[in-house]
Amino acid sequence: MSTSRILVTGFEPYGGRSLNPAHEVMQQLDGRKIADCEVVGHGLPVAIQGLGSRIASLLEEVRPDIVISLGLWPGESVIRIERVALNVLDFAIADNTGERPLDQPVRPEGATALMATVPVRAIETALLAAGIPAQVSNTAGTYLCNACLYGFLEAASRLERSVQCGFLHLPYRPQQIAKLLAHRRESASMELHQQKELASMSLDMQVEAVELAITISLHTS
Ligand code: PCA
Repeated sequence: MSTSRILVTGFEPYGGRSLNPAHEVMQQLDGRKIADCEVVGHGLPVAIQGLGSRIASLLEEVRPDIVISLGLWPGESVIRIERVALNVLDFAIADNTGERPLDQPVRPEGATALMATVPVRAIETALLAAGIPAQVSNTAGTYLCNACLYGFLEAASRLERSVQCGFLHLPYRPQQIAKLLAHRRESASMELHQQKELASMSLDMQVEAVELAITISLHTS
């Protein structure tokens, strides 16, 4: 256990946003030691093209025992601990390169769904005990984050060594909501009660949540 390597990936900003908490949390954890294990952080572009090969080369180069991937789930108020990845690409918005697959598989011959191999319920229990709002989630969507979890699980299942893979969806940071509210007021484009995306969580709490998820995963590796 003391020699385990942990890969944390975080998606870059997308959808016209200037920051993605997933990328910031990844950067904060890069190089840290958790229970004597080294954390290696990597950013991922929000692009479906090349995602599979990036995943393959990260598994090859970093040789992690645990992979925790991070993404933003706009409007969410809790840490979503994703249980399942679907073999579906169905993008509501284009990715950062303009690609927008609809009704397509992540892997044409792949299983319909793959289950996260980190202990999702134990992670939820630990986060709640630490006072961090969190919930096991049964959908990671059908955009890049779902494809990322599916890709890691599928690639890891073909390795001889065991690699636990999981995905945490994170809320906005409070400063993003403040900016959004300022913009709403300025542009007078929408009544406040129509705005559903106001939930947020501090970056410190998000970092603590991911650290705890790693600690719990180490206990079961
Ligand atoms: N969230 C998106 C993709 C990148 C991110 O941070 C998603 O939920 O798929």
